Amino acid sequence: MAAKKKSPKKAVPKAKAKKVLKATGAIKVSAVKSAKKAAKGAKIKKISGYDIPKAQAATRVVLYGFHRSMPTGKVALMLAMLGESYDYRHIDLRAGAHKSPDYAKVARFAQVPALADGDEIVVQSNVILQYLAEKFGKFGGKTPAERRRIAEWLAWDLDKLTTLGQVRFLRATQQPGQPPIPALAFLEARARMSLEFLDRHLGQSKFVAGLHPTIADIAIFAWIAVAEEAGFDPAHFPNLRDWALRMLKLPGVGHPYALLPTEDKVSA
Ligand SMILES: N[C@@H](CCC(=O)N[C@@H](CS)C(=O)NCC(=O)O)C(=O)O
Repeated sequence: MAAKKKSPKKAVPKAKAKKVLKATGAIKVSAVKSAKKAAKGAKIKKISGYDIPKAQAATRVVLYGFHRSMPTGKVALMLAMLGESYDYRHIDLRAGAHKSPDYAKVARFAQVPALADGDEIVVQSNVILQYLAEKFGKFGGKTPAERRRIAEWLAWDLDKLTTLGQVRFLRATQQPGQPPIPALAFLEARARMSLEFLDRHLGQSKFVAGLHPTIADIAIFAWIAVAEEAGFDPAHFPNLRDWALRMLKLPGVGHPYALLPTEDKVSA
């Protein structure tokens, strides 16, 4: 069961909440500052091909991703919260780069994100979060029971909240004048129910899996940050809104758009 908050919740002043929770506007705006800090010192450099140069392979963490991809955003957020520098490879999904034979050597499911850490290559965003949590000993829970609770939420995220991402994708790719595809209404209803469920849960629990931020919060935050693009107004989910504000106060937290470059990046 999620831990209850001890002190009564402080109301977020309406004007501030409105400002911050125009999500793709405001969560983003208030997050850009911390994201810039996290990216400070990083040099931008173009690299061709997706293979990892030998000299780098042993020492560098490389994130392969796409700037509109929230699964990629989860991993970038985790790395920023850990304060870890990493190289970034832009996989241009719109140009079909994820289907290239070069990228197939990196990503077994031909999707973003993928994370290379020396010889280790990990795919599936939530598995990457678990990998990083284990490696750095942060945000992954301390006891087996905590880790199980977090894993439950990660599975819930993939099962339920990912529908928000699917709605966002369908809306973004729908041609003007064309009727919405029939699955959209189903996915919208499922995404709305998930947001309502999460909102109720966060009325009882300071963070998703208890009193402290974990990779469950990180996975979920990336979707909530783009909820408006899927047609959901965060103002309708006040507990979710307050939680997002708590998240934004944590070191390194930024909107995924502010964390993800649109081209290759080599850390300093
Ligand atoms: N369950 C995967 C989903 C990854 C995913 O859907 N990636 C999308 C971009 S957001 C992708 O690579 N799409 C291309 C494709 O599936 O062909 C994860 O969480 O990593």
